[in-house]
Amino acid sequence: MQRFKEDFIFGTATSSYQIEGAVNEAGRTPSIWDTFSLTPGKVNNGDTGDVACDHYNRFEEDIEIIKSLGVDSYRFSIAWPRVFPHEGQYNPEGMAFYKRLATRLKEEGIRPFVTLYHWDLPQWAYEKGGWTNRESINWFMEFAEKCFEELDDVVDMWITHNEPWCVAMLGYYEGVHAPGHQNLQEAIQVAHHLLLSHGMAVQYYKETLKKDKPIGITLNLSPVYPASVEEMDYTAAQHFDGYLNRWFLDPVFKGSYPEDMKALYGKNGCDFDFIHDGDLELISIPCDFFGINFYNRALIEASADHPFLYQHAESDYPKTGMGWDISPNEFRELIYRVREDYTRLPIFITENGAAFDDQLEEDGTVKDEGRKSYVEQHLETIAALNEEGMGIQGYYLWSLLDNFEWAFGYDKRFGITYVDFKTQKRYVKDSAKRYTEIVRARTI
Ligand code: PNW
Repeated sequence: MQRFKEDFIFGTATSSYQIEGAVNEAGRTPSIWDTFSLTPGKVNNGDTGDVACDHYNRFEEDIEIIKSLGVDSYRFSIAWPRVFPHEGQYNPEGMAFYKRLATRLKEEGIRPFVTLYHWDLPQWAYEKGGWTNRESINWFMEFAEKCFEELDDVVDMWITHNEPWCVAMLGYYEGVHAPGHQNLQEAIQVAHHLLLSHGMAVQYYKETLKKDKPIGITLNLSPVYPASVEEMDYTAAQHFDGYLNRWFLDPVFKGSYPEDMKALYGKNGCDFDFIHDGDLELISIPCDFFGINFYNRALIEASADHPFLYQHAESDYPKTGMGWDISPNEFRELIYRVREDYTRLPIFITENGAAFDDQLEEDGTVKDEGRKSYVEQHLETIAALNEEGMGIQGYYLWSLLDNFEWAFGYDKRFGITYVDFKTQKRYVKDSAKRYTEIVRARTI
């Protein structure tokens, strides 16, 4: 039996486009995810976020679910195109939704943890070059400033960006996320502008506004392992680690991009003219915490077919419904590495969870044993890590609700609450009941 300290924060998380729906309500204009999901062939079954969990209209009911879970905090994101539907045009009605949501949460004693950018770039910004355009930093700042001004009173913690790797690399290099480009030069430029806008928002919040809520960034990290002792597999693993982890960790915590990756990207035709004097100082501005989203480890082997000479290797680990390795031990190693190589800031696990093929039973239960045990294993690991002084201050289970799982549409269910997308009825899964037990007892 292990104990979580009284001040450990238990939470659950979502993001705007994945749950809200109501894409045309109260002046919202399209985001790149509306455009992308409406483009044939991009999302499974042609699913879109048009309705999603209809959270925009049902948030009161969803707050009841959050309350029933007994969690301390709820992490959600703000849809930029609700707040700035057109360039330079602020929409108070769009902001009002988040004010209501955060205020209601606070009234219930649930701490709002707000992500500014969880991927729903306004289409108008995309049409002006999106994140490839350095101007995007100014557009983002206008949005961030309004959010700080209007919401800081009812928000407990701020995250600037969620998973810039996904935005940059899945969106602009691999092409599987919006806007679906496949251009490495664009991708590293996008990553740079995302990180720069993070630094600027933190500087503005702390130095100009002199506000004092904790503010930070969330990266998705996977510890990377070579599939064999062969030199080629080691090199491949090194590349994948550089691509996924170090390209983001190094600038944020060391103020530099990794040289080996610059060489690799250079060999693949990239230049770095987009990096201006002073950028890396801003990117590495001190934050108050570090957010980590953890799902799985990566097992990597050499491949001559990929520009970075890597591919994912077959592994015999147990898997989630995404085919991702269940790897709590590697999670433990990841945290040690972050501590040794990067930062001593308080760590928040801002996402962790799993998709499984859930069955809704006739009696309204969902016996999601796989998810229950996934969550237990990772919470046990966190409790043990904290025994060892690793300073993890909170855990946000992804996700409160089954939702729009990006390119996978509604096929992949990550929720601890089952959503019947025909009726919008919610059913609390067994994993949620188990989570509530852990949260209430603060022991596992
Ligand atoms: C994260 N990958 O996305 C996001 O923050 C969530 O919005 C999402 O629902 C959740 O994880 C589950 O996928 C990721 O391909 C998407 O490595 C893809 C990857 C990683 C994270």
